[in-house]
Amino acid sequence: MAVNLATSMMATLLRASNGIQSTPAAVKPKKTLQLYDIENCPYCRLVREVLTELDLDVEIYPCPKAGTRFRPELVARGGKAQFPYLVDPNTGAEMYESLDIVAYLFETYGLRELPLKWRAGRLQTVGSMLASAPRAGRGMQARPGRMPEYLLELYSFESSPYARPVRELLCEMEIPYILRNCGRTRFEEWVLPPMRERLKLQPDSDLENRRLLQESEGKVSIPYLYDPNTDRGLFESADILDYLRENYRA
Ligand SMILES: N[C@@H](CCC(=O)N[C@@H](CS)C(=O)NCC(=O)O)C(=O)O
Repeated sequence: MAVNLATSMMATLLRASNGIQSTPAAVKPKKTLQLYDIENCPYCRLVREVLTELDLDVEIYPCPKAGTRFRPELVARGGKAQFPYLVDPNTGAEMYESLDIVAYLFETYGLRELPLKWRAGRLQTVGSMLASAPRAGRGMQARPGRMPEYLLELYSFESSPYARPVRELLCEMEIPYILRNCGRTRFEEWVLPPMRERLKLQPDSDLENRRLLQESEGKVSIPYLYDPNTDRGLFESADILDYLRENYRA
């Protein structure tokens, strides 16, 4: 787990400030967006970063290499196996190409100009490729996993080094889930949860998902997995990984 976390931290550092801070979208989609995604794909990461930055939730349909669950579905739908692929059930829009998806999200939901860093999209792609390197071998290749009846829910923000291994395993096991974004908007949110508890800091977040977690679980710590199939909720990435391996082994 220590090596796992160290390389995840490296990926986080390589993406600098991307996929951490949120400035919520002006408009929230009524129906949840859907993304055909590979966790360690550098192009998919860019889309997930923007989803964190705009504070938009998304249903993730994992399509690791050699995956058989959602890959054929996407080929039937879009015509080819290329990731990411966004489906917006609110507007009927469906598209390939990470930078087109980024522009679409800012235009449709952000209602603001594409930030400068995203206008230099090609640079972001190169940076994201570098961040994929330390995680090589993870979140890319399918391994046996059971299909849940209801989508799992993961409270996460893109660049969290602790949430990444959970998303990787969900991807490898082809387990679909709702990614509930929990970016940071306040200074106190940078203080890690155990220290926050000691200092009795309870950030009054601007974000709905963080507020929800605080109200229902009494604290905000990322990642948090809720499984509606078993009505179990878990904090701690190591516990979540064990839970997924035990409960969704095929
Ligand atoms: N220009 C595309 C490139 C997408 C791309 O090449 N994605 C790779 C995954 S990293 C892919 O779909 N590979 C085919 C596969 O995994 O079967 C974009 O920005 O979205």
